[in-house]
Amino acid sequence: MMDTLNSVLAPSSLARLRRLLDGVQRVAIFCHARPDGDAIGSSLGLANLLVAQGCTVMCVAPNLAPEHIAWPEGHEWLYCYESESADVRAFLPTCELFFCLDFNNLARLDEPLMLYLETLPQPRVMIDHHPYPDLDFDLLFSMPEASSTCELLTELILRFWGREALTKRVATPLYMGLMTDTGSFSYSCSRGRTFEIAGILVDQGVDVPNIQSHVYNSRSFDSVMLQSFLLLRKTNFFAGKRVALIKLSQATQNEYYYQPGDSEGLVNLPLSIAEVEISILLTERVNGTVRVSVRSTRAHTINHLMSRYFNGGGHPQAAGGTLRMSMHQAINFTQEIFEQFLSPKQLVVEEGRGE
Ligand SMILES: [Mn+2]
Repeated sequence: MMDTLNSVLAPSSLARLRRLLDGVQRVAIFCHARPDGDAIGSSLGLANLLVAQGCTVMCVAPNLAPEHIAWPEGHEWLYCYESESADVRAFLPTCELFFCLDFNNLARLDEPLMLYLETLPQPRVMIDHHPYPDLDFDLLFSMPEASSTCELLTELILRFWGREALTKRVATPLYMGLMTDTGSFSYSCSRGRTFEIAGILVDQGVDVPNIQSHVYNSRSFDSVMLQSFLLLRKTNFFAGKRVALIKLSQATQNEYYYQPGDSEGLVNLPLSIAEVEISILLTERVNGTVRVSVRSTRAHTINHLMSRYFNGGGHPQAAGGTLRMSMHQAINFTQEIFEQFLSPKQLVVEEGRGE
C-alpha cells in the first residue's frame, strides 16, 4: 500500500506542485456540492496551511456548508457560490492557482459554478479519493484506497511541507474529515495507515472529544425530530426488509424547516437494523429532480448501479445520483431497480464512471 502512496505522491508530481506554488500569493480552494465533513475539512486544512505560508485564500463551496462542519478555525474564508457569487467572481480571476478537493470531476461543482470555472485559465490541482478521476486537471493526486481526502492531504502535507506545517489549526479540520468520511472509524478504514494518520493528527494537538461533539452533538431540534418522523412514518422496507427507502418530500422539508445538512447521516440509520443491507434516501428538490443517496453493507457494490441507472456514482458502499422525475415516479423506479438488483436474476451492471 505504501507503493500506491509513493506513486500517487511521486517525486515528479511533488516537483510539479512546487513549480505551481512558486511565488503564488492568491489561491482558491473548491469542494463539491452539498459539502460534507471531508470536503470542508480538507478545504479548511489546506487553507490554514497556505495562509500560514503567507497566501490569501478563499474556499468556495457550491452551496452552504452546514454549521456542524463549518466551525473549524478559518471558516471565515469559506464562501458559498449559491448565495455569494459576486464575492467569489470578484476574487477568482485574481488568483494564480486553484485546488479541487474531495471531487474529481468539475460536474460535482454543480452547473453554475462549473460553467464559470471552465472560463478561467488558472491551473487546477486535484486532491481526491473518488474512483475514476477526470483527467481535466493540471496535476492530479488521486488515491481511491485512501479513506478520505483529508487522509491523502495529510500524507501530501507530511511529504511536501513536513510535519511542522501540520499545526493544530491545520490538523483539526483534517481530523474532522477523516472522522466523518470513515463514520468515526467504522468503515473505509481497512488499512492501518488510516489510523496512523489519525494518530499523527492527534499528536499534533487536535481535541478529539471537541471535534466529535461539534459534529455529532450540535444538531438542531427540528433536524432530530425530522429524522425520527422519517424513520417512523416515511420509510418503506421491501425485499424482505433487505432494503429501506426513506422518502423526504418537499412538504416534509417545509414542515420541519429543513436546512441543508439536516439529513446528514440519515441514510445510514436503517443499516443499523440487522436485516437491512441497502438503505436509500430520496430527497425531493425544488427544481423538480430527486436526489438519491444509497449506503450498503459490504455484501453489495452499489456505485456501478448508481452510474448505470441514477446518473451518479460514488464509492462501492456509499453512492448517489439524481433522477429527473417526480417523487412518486422516483419511488417506484428506485424500488423496481433495487428489487431486480437483489433478485436471483441480477441486473446487468457494467463498470461505469464514478460520480
Ligand atoms: Mn470524501
